[in-house]
Amino acid sequence: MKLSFRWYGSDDPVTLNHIRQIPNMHSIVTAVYDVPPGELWSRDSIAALKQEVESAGLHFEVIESVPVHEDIKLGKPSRQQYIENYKENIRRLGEAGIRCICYNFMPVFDWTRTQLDKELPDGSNALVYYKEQLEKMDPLTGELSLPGWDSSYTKESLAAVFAEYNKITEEDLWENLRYFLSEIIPVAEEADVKMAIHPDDPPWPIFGLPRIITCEANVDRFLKLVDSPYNGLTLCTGSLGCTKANDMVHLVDKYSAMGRIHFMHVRNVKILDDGSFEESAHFSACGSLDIVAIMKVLYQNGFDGYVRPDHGRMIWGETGKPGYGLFDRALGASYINGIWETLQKLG
Ligand SMILES: [Mn+2]
Repeated sequence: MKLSFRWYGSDDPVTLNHIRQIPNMHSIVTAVYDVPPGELWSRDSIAALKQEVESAGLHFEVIESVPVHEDIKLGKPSRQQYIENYKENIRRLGEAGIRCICYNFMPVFDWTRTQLDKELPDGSNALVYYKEQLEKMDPLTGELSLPGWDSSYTKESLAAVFAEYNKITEEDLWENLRYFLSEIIPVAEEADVKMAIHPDDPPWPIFGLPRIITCEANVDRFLKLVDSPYNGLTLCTGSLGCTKANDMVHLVDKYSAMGRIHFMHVRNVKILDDGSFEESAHFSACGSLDIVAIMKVLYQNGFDGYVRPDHGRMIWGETGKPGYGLFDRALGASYINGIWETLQKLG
């Protein structure tokens, strides 16, 4: 395993110097953030990012994310130019030493939570998804400010993109994903960059928009769309794992044994009785996932890809980007290190 940490660039209150002080830290997971989805990333921006990360003594090998333009997901005729740009970004990132690109194929909304600062019994704050809060949200009324979702959509443009998704079925979304992969995976193979799709978070339809990377049958289908090791997964335990329908130990075991997991997001979630969930500390007993069992199957399958602690709570008075503070993610990293070292030494 190569331990990594997400960093949002020079505006991130968590600095590279903070991150380098976490034991066993290998690489930084970041992106060029000032380019709209679908556009080219300049070689200069990529080189500057690489230089900044490497001068802090860390590796620059993972990008999260190169966003996929909505026209690609919608299968519009205009998609081809965005796909050509995507291919060129893969080539440029490969030349700069990037070996893994995380992306997702969720329509309109990325990860969805209903509250970002829920106070847990221990006084920490966490991101939560409460079904009753979600039912009161309507993205089309304009009242919605979806926590954590910073988008350039106006009310009108959001209504327009919803109308476009109304015209496509889940099968259309699958076909649009298949087409995208058939175009980019040969480029990824040539550039030696492993593509790693992030599952839908949460793994069910939101606001009537389809979601397809949600469960074992669909991940199986996804991997077969283009059956190449370069068409792989970011296995996010907290995303697929926020429903009991997904057995995370089984899924991590199965897909790591197949060599199709390139990037692990390790995070714990507490599933509530009504299907809502709260993000929790990484420690297994704090949530519904057995993190030791997950790390153990990775170890047994000889996993040598990237692992990062995913969202953390806000603890010790820290303020900052929800889910992406320093302290709880550093605790998560140390917990992962402890499990891994134990597995190595005790086999
Ligand atoms: Mn994740």
